[in-house]
Amino acid sequence: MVSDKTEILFATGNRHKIEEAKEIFTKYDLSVSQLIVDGKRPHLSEPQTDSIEEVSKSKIQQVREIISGTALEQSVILVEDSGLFIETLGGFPGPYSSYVKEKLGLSGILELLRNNSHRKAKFMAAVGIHHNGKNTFVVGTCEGRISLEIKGSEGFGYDPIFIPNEADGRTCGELSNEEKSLISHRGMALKEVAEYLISRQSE
Ligand code: ITT
Repeated sequence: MVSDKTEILFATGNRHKIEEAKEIFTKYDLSVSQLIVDGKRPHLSEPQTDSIEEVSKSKIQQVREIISGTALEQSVILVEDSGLFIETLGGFPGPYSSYVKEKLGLSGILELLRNNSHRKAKFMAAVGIHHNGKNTFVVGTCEGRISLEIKGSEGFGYDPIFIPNEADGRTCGELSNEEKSLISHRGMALKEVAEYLISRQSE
């Protein structure tokens, strides 16, 4: 049973992801918070794969094992894996976005695309939910392009170099949280997940 009193536990270490989920789920009267087990956030390993869906599936599996036999065993669990896919680089960094951001930084990505007018890119998020003994996965996409310079201080990660097609030419780093969640890859996937949960409210 999912009701406005059910707490959805989001297994992530990224506070921006939790804020975005709160922004969306509040509109559906659903409540979300970070998954904490024994006072700390469980560490989830990410398998080396080209598929963010595979990473999400692995995260759900790991969380299920971690909470098995604890008071959290019956909880509704949310996981997410996301990345930036740059077309001219064959989808790089994709599932390795976190590592590449850490090693190259935003300026390193701009350098890889220097003098390249083909700047098409997309953000993708694979969101997984475990509810009533069943796993469901939804992928959200946000199409756009890589900017010529770093702009904006909102958001996180690659936001200051990503210009979504659905905005007005500003980078995601220049959009408010609310503006971004209306068009973002994660926003799209989370909305679908929220509607899925609401449709099963009586189960
Ligand atoms: P988890 O604990 O949930 O794994 P994380 O930050 O490590 O949090 P991911 O493994 O899913 O997240 O890596 C996603 C990376 O892709 C993240 O570090 C960002 O650099 C980038 N990214 C994903 N969504 C983004 C968004 O909405 N805006 C900017 N960058 C994003």
